[in-house]
Order: sequence, then C-alpha cells, then structure tokens
Amino acid sequence: DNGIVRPKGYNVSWHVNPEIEKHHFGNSHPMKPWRLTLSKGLIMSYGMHIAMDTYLSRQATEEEMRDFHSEDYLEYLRTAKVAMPDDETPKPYNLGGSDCPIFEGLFNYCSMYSGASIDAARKLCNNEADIAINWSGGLHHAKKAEASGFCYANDIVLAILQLLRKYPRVLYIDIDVHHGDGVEEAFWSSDRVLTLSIHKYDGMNFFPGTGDLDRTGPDDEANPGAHHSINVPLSDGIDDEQYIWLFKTIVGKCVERFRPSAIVLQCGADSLAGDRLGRFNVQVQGHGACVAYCKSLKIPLLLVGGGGYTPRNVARAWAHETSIAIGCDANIDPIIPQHTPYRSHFRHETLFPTLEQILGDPRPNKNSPKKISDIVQSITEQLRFVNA
Ligand code: TV1
Ligand code: CA
Ligand code: ZN
Repeated sequence: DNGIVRPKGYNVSWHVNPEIEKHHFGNSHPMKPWRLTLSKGLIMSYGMHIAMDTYLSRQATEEEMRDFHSEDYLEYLRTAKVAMPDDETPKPYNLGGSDCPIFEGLFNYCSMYSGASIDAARKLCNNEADIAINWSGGLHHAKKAEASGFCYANDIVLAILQLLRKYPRVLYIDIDVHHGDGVEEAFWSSDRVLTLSIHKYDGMNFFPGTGDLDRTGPDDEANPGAHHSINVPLSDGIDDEQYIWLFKTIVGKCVERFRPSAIVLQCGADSLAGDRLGRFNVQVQGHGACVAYCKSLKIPLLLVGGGGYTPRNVARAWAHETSIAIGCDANIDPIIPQHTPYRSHFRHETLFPTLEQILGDPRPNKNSPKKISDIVQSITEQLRFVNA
C-alpha cells in the first residue's frame, strides 16, 4: 500500500501525451519539454495515476486553434521550415529568434499541448472531472498572431474559450514568475474573465516588461473589461510566508467579488527558488499551497503548467500538486521512490532526495511588508468595481 487511493466524491483527469515531451527547442534553450517526462515519471512512481482518469491527449484541430489564433499565423506555424544553421533572415510573427525558434515538429508540439488543454476544459464542462490537469500547457505569452517568450499557441486562452461556452465567469490565476500578458490581452475587454497574474516586475529589465499594479484593464469605463485585469508586481526573493498570504488574500477577495464559475490556475514552476530564470524564493510547499487553496474553493478547476527551468524542481512541484489535486499529499512518503525513472537527477546534493526539498540558493527578499500591504490595498480598491 503506497497511500494512494482514488478520491471519493470527485474526479481528477490527467491529460498527457508522450509525443509532446520529445520536442527540442535547441541545446542551450532553457525550455525543455523533457521536464514533462521527469514529472510524469515522478507522478507514476508514486502510483498517483491509479487515482486519476488518465487521457492520452490529441492534437487540437486547426479550426479549434482558430478560436483565438489568426488563420495566416497558424498557416505559417504549420508550414515553417527549420532554418539552416547560418540562416539569419528575419522571420514573421516573432518566430525564428532565440526565444521562439522554429524546431522540428513545431506545429505538432503546439497542437498537442493545445489539444490537451481543450480536452481538460471539456472534462470540466461535461462534469466528468472536478479538477483537470495538463502540465504540458500554460503557455501564457502567445498572442493571436505572434509567438512570444517560448510560447507559440495560447492553450490557456483556447481552454478558457471552451469554459465560457458553459460557465458565465472564469477566474484566471497565473503564478508563473512572468506576467501572463497573452491571456490578459486576449480577455482585456471582457468582464466574463477576471485575470490575475503574480510576477516579478522590474520594467523592461524583466520579461515581458508589463504587469505593473496600475494595469487594471481598459481606461474607458464604458468598456466591460475595465478593472478586470489584476496585476501583482513583486521584487526578487519573495518567500513562502508572504507569497501564500498574498495569494490567499487576493484570490479570496477575487472569488468574493467576481464569484467565478470555473478557475484556471497556471502553475508556472519558475516562481520556485533555484529556478534558472526566476528570482523568487517560493518553495514546493508554498507553490502547492496555492493549488490547495484553489481546490478548497470547490469550483471546477483547470491546472496547467507553464515556465519552470530547473527540471528536477519542476517535477517536484507538479508531482506534489498532482497529489494535492487527488488529496493524497499527506499520505505519501516524502522520500522520492527508489524506482523513479531518472532518479539520479534528484540526487545532485543528497542521497535521499525528497519531493518538497528543493535545492536552490536563497535570494535576499526585496519585498518589504509595506510593499505587500500597499498591493493588497490597491487591489481591494480595484475590486470594488468588479461585480458578479
Ligand atoms: C536560447 C538559448 C534562448 C538560451 C532564452 C531568458 C534563451 C533565454 C537562452 C531567456 C535565456 C528570456 C527575453 C530579450 C526579449 C528577450 C513558458 C528583447 C538564460 C512561460 C519567457 C522568457 C518565459 C523570455 C516563458 C525572455 C514563461 N529570458 N537563454 N529568454 N528580448 N526573453 O528577455 O513565462 O516561463 O536565458
Ligand atoms: Ca505570473
Ligand atoms: Zn515564466
């Protein structure tokens, strides 16, 4: 007995496709789809798949992707040829640079992670799942006709559009260390989607350079989207205590005012301590506490992945969060099972690595208590303009 049982009274659906994991952005590129293999290996070595409905996800059709993306952009994505090593001719749609290279199988990659998020959203709509999970999704920077920040197709927007067919209001929450600009922009003029992104903000010194506190929606009060974008700009080194308090306080107020009928939580793992690109000091416990809080609201919940550039820590976080979704987090052995595939990746510094202990240098916390309380005060005032 490994402590894993199917939860009574609710269903978790897990959407996977090993084809996605095989794509390569290039050797030095920080985005490694292979981190999904590591996550899946950890989830399965704990036996968590026994407690979920596991679905092999399919490719989204071009028609489904046209719900958000332009036809010409999709056509270019589908037919773009991998450039020769010395070819520096500029490509359209922000493709072919170092952040968004054109690699082998690019369109398959995009349509597969999009298909998984669409499938997951439909499981919630059909009441076949209470929590649906797609760790390969969460690619929040992609625009209608532009690739950006390692993201080509915006699976989150596609999933939210599915949810809006059934649910009147969707709350989008983004705990990736980067601003969720693509999702925010897509629903900028809508009062049916409240977007909330927590991120590092340092003007143009940190990608994508947007997401300050005063970015709350269209300035025109007559626009239904006014006040429906919420941004939490943070500095380096925020710790679990501050992060969890901020998350629960702000999400609690959002739920009270907006009364969402579904929640999408982007669980970008680059907000963890020790991330190759991130700057925060959040631990697996703190990151997971956000998932646990959303689950406690008892509203249909879609969990997607996102960033995360230290693969062993990405796998820890997403395996821990899968266990929270199932409700077996308190019952599992924190020591990573001996038979976990690629277990050697978890043992760089200790012989008995655990699920929650991540290895990263602590960063000094540059977020003063006053900064944190000023953010909450400003968002509380903003939410007075938001009604269900
Ligand atoms: C190739 C090889 C690409 C090494 C990119 C870090 C690389 C980065 C690389 C990198 C890198 C960024 C910018 C600058 C915009 C550019 C999945 C004006 C060591 C959701 C995307 C971050 C985050 C993009 C995606 C950012 C997500 N940072 N090494 N690139 N130009 N791009 O700053 O939110 O996590 O860094
Ligand atoms: Ca974010
Ligand atoms: Zn990120």
